[in-house]
Amino acid sequence: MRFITAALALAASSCVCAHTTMFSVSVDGADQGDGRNVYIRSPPNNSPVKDLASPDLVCNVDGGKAVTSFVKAAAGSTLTFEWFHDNRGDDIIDGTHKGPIITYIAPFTTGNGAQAIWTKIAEAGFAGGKWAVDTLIANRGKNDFVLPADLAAGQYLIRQEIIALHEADAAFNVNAARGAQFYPSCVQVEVAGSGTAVPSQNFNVNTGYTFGDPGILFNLYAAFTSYPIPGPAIAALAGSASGGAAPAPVPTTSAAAAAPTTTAAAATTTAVRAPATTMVTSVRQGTTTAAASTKASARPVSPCRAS
Ligand SMILES: [Cu+2]
Repeated sequence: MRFITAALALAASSCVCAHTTMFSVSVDGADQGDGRNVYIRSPPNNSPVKDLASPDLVCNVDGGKAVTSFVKAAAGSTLTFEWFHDNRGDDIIDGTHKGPIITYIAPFTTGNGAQAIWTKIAEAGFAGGKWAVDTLIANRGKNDFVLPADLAAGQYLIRQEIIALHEADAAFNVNAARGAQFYPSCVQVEVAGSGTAVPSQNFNVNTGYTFGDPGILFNLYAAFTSYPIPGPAIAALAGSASGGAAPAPVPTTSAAAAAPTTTAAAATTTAVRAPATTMVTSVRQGTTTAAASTKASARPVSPCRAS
């Protein structure tokens, strides 16, 4: 009896909740080493952010603390962002935390990124019966995306987020014990290349995401065949040669947001970039309707109620 009680107590206390945070980046397969507080603006712990109005939603807690290094990468290279739960190579994130992985880029700022500066460059949601998080776990925490080939040289912030939907059937602003869980992480990247394309979608995460967004208020436990990834469509960059002729209107839901304030506060020199022309949108990927519809299943007892 005594043993059982102790075991239960241990189990409860060791439930640090199956959150996640980022460990490192690889460039074309080359591991750049432990990036925590080096080139990743690491939060103090692996807990989620749920308040869409909080600046922590953008680059997580401490997202406004610039770190000393940059990942060096050529435009067009493949970046691999590696996540883990408590220790590198562990279970990565609890399997209940199903949801999308979305990646944005912005001109470098030493600030917390809570401005209309972001451009979506990659996303994965629900396709072929699998969530992006399922794939992340299968890939031992690694998520790949490609830097735009014609991205102008300079310093950038790249924000990747995992959105865990296991409590997203209720909105956080209605029930603070539930709501979608955001795990954002911002990486400082210095890009080399001769391209002239610049990120100019000017998405503001705080105002562009809303509590009623169908990709943020989403019932994982009802039957569904597709999932609408939050935020704007993936954007071709302004000045991008691959962007095509006719500029389309910016589809961000944050149209009302403030003008793109470039943070002048930065002590660090930001790279000179070509003047932005109108941005061109491209077709959204990753929302492919999967033939296999998930069976509605009973909602599990939340493994992870705390935030
Ligand atoms: Cu969690």
